[in-house]
Amino acid sequence: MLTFSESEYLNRQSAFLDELPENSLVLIPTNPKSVRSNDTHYPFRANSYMLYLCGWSESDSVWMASNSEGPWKTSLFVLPRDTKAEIWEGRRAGPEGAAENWPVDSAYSVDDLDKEITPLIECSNHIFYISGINPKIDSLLDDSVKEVADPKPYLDALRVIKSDAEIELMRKSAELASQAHILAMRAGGPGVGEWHLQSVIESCFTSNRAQWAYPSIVGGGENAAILHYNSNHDPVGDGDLVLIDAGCEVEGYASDITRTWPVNGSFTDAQREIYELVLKSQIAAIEACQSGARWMAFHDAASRVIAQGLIDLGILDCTLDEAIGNPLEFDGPYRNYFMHGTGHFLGLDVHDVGGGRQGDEDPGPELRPGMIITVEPGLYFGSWRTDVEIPERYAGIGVRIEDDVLITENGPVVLTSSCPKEISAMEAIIGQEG
Ligand SMILES: [Mn+2]
Repeated sequence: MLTFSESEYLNRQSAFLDELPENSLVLIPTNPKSVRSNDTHYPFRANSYMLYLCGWSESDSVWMASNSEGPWKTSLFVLPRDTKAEIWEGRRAGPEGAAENWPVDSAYSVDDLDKEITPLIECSNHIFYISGINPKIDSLLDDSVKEVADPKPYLDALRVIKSDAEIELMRKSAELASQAHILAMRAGGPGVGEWHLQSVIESCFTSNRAQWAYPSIVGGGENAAILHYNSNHDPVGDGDLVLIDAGCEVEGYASDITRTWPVNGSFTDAQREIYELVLKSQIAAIEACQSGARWMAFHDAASRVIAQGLIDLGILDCTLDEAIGNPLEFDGPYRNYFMHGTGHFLGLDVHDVGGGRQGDEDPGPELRPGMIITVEPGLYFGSWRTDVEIPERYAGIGVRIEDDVLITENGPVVLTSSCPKEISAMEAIIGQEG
């Protein structure tokens, strides 16, 4: 079943193909299944470029477009019908089903891949291909003398601006994840298992026909200061904060929310000081998400609030400029406690395409209407750390607050706004199950 209307996909395909020269061949493979253990596979999730172009979600397939013989013609190469395999692995649409119900001109069995594409490789002047996914095409192109170009920059430029239909779906994804976080807050209490909160969140996803977009992070106490903690196997002690970074995927589209709250329902003074600072910086960063702003503007806004706050709390003993460091690199000592980027693009991939990743040389794109990003500053004071001095008052605290934000002509729209983040709103519902 297609997620969007056929015309939505055809519009995406022509927007992409219109950018390419005459006599081109485009090959977009989706990934094969991958083994989890022995003969058991991970649940399959199709490559996002394949989903974007035609919504095809079976494994081992290839989307192809060629204009070597006139106007663009599109095809899908898919696993053929095979009753015996389908008894074990599930139904396949096969080439017949793909040609009839998916937005392509024709469809073939993947068994015919060699035969169909070899002559096209030979007669095309330009080949656009995402390598490293399909070994058969990799070796065909290795054997040819043709130069191969990467189609991803063309596709990424399209994917980074969401259509109205995509925005609608991402609103649903953000809303479902918001409700899941509220249920987790309600299930809080001293000694609650990280695993239990994980199950509350993920049960909400599953019961709404969604799934997690990335392994849920549920870190209580010191575990909140481990950025990608996801073993989720410790109980959360009375008086500890729990940091939950969990989002779902709805029809392929991700949400990504983080909330941090005390399992016993009330913040200590020290926790409150850090939480209020992160919240203030997050609100300032969201406010900086204006159409036309440079990519770094919201990181700049979050960083300045955090750095000034660390000075005011006596954690840093320097000027604001010294705390920030090089104004282009943001490499000052505030980074000891806020060591990640302030956000990333969100879409079919949880860390979506479009650039702007921390560590990229490219300064990143300007913010434009239709982009969806996360805004997620944090502060981390793991007491076990030996790389930096951890102030005693704040030792063991980790706080991150993350929302999903749509850029519009009229300013930022927070898609995850139904999930509370103000202290009083969270304290009112923590542990209030039912
Ligand atoms: Mn994120």
